[in-house]
Amino acid sequence: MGGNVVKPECVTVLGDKNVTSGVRVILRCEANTEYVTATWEKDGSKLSCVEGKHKVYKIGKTFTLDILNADETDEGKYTLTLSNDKGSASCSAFIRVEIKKWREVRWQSQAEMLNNIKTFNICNEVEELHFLLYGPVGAGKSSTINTIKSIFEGRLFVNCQAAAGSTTSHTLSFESFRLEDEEGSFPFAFYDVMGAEAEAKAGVNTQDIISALKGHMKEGYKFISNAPVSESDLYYNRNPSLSDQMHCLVNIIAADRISIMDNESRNKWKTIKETASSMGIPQVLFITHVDRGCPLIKDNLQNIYKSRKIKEKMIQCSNLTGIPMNLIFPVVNYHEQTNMNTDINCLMLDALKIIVHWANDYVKKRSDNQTSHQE
Ligand SMILES: Nc1nc2c(ncn2[C@@H]2O[C@H](COP(=O)(O)OP(=O)(O)OP(=O)(O)O)[C@@H](O)[C@H]2O)c(=O)[nH]1
Ligand SMILES: [Mg+2]
Repeated sequence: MGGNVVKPECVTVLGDKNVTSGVRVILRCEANTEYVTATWEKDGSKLSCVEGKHKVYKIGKTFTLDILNADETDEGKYTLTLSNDKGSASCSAFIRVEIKKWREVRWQSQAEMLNNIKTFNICNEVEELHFLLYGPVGAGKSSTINTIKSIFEGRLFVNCQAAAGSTTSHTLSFESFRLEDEEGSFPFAFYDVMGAEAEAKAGVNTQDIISALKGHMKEGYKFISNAPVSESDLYYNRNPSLSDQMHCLVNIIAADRISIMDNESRNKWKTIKETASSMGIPQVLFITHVDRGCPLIKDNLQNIYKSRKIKEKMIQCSNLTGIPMNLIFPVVNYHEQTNMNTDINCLMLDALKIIVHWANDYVKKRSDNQTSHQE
């Protein structure tokens, strides 16, 4: 070697790769010298090469990692470090392995899906179906309503205040949002509430959510964190009917907040879930902000059900809340866009068509039960 030893440098670097499972993945880097020791790492630990799976080799100044039959376990950040007496150089790349698509969204059928919901005949027992959105501060409750209204009305809707980066709730009162277009209105009302917070006396009061579920809370009520709505309040409905209560609870959580949810927030969630369950109200979970932190989705939202990261988030949510996977929907809300986006719309419509049916089934079941009790 002698005088040929120079400080290593990467002449070409490793490139990120999005691959489907089963393919062969090759990571290659060209160095300025062949007189180096090469070390491969995966996610910060030395790569443990598996016979028949990994091949690591060097030809002249070119260093290669060859992965055969890539699968989910191969996803991660790969780093090549080249070192010798004069120093070291390294470069990294991320290999993302798409899993087999496991849920279908009709990406090409926006008009049909929207029309099906717009023309959906709700049962006669109520005039409209009520959806209550609940979740932590900044989860995207107001933005979800904005997104749904935008889809129905064909233009971006921003009246329902959505806040950026605040730690206390931007939404302060109990408000409903209805859907209409130039042809008329639709029998669905979405109720926005103050966000939940971890501390016992901060954010929306858990008893207020229970009151809202049961139909005791009237629109316009201004939330007070440390005191739930009282029976003597002007905004308290003492004798709510099926038409006043909620028919579906839509829990909202941001994808990047799931793993950091504290015990106090979980307990609040549990209390609300138990109330909704005891009333038989359908409960679903929307995971928002899925566009953040997953390049596979950022590049193309249609990859959502091919993303391992999203599936993991959904499983994590299911374990956390006890809500089964088929009631969990990752969605993206309008947040930075200035134009309508068909993929955002289709993903939301796919969830909406399901919750509209469930809310309607719930009302039918409740009124059937009432009728049979009266007989
Ligand atoms: N990237 C991204 N941003 C989102 C998404 N949904 C909401 N946001 C942003 O997140 C922030 C909070 O959203 P809001 O809709 O105000 O959340 P909220 O749950 O109503 O919050 P509070 O009313 O304060 O409890 C806003 O800046 C939104 O633009 C999403 O799906 N993706
Ligand atoms: Mg809000």
